[in-house]
Amino acid sequence: MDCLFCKIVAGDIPARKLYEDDQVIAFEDIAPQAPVHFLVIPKKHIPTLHDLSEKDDKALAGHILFTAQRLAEQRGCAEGFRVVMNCNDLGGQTVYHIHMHVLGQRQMHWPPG
Ligand code: IU
Repeated sequence: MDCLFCKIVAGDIPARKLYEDDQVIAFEDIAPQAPVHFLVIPKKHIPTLHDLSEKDDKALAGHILFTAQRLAEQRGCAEGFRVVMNCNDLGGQTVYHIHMHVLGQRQMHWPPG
């Protein structure tokens, strides 16, 4: 499969991993937009948020969120941080394997660009 994040899951492309279990991997974003910027991804290939199944993926979605929460706290972001999931081109998605961005250690602004 020609998916960059599946290649990171398989270990074919190196990544600075922060956490891994049987369902998810978290790794440093290659182009950080904040002093803390990592991604939490499912090992299962799910291209976009539209493809996340309420029936099959509910526990996985929760696990992604709670992994982000725990790692954000471990990275010193308890005071505040941002999570982002971009969906499709209009939403700013560039890698079509769902991922939760976690950004922290700087002041965030609204609206996002
Ligand atoms: P987006 O939400 O699909 O736009 O985010 C993709 C992110 O994946 C983006 O922040 C990239 O810097 C990041 N990334 C990465 O960490 N490692 C890679 O090999 C590639 C993209 I390609």
